Amino acid sequence: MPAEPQGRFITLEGGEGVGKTTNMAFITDCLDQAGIDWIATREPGGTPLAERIRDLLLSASEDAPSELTELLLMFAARAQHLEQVIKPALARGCWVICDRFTDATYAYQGGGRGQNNHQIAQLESLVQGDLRPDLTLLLDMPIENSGQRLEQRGVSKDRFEQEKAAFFERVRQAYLQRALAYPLRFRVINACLPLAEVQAQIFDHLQPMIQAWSSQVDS
Ligand code: T5A
Repeated sequence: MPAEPQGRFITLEGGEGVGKTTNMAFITDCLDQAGIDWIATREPGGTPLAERIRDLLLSASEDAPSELTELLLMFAARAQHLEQVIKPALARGCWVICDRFTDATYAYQGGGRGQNNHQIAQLESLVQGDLRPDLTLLLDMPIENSGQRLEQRGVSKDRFEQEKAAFFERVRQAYLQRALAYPLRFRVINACLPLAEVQAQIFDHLQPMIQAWSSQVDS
């Protein structure tokens, strides 16, 4: 019997409140219908230790991490997540759907905070080696619209959500630049559209990957 192929790694990216969590459930439904084994996870987080690091990063306390500490904590959480969850799942042929990954570091710590992209790339190589997502769905919307969605949700804001509009504009532009730099991996989706239309676009991007996988498994 042929060995199961390596799973696929899909990441969802975008600014605050653009619909990543909402669309994660849609993607996993599509995979269920195709009979594909999957796990859904998130960053920062995804393991007990990485979730504790997430709490440190997102909580708005007076003892906030410095910009370098924030960058290193993102990659510390990622290292744990990769070793304990992502790599083992991919190795057993499971698809991994992750709410944010390293593109978020380039967008938030690079674009938002102004950390050096070359240093981020060095940490990326150290922590991930050659591992990169197979597909990145970037949910893009103007920051005024995402700000409105967050306000409507009415929950208290975490440390990142308390940043100013200029920060989120830099984050958005950094994401769009990455999508331009990696066109084979990125798909940019207009997240302002009604949910059904957003999900129709996601389906169109997902379907070729599902079909390629299914024919590989069947052969
Ligand atoms: N971070 C993370 C870094 O700085 N560096 C890193 O390397 C990483 C990995 C994590 C924070 O960490 C930072 C970035 C973040 O600030 P998070 O919880 O992952 O935080 O990020 P958030 O964006 O804050 O997550 P949210 O859950 O707030 O937003 P989502 O998941 O994008 O949005 P969602 O699905 O909850 O939707 C928001 C609302 O919009 C509605 C939903 O029903 C919901 O009410 N909605 C729509 N309404 C109308 N039309 C549509 N098309 C809609 N889609 C969703």
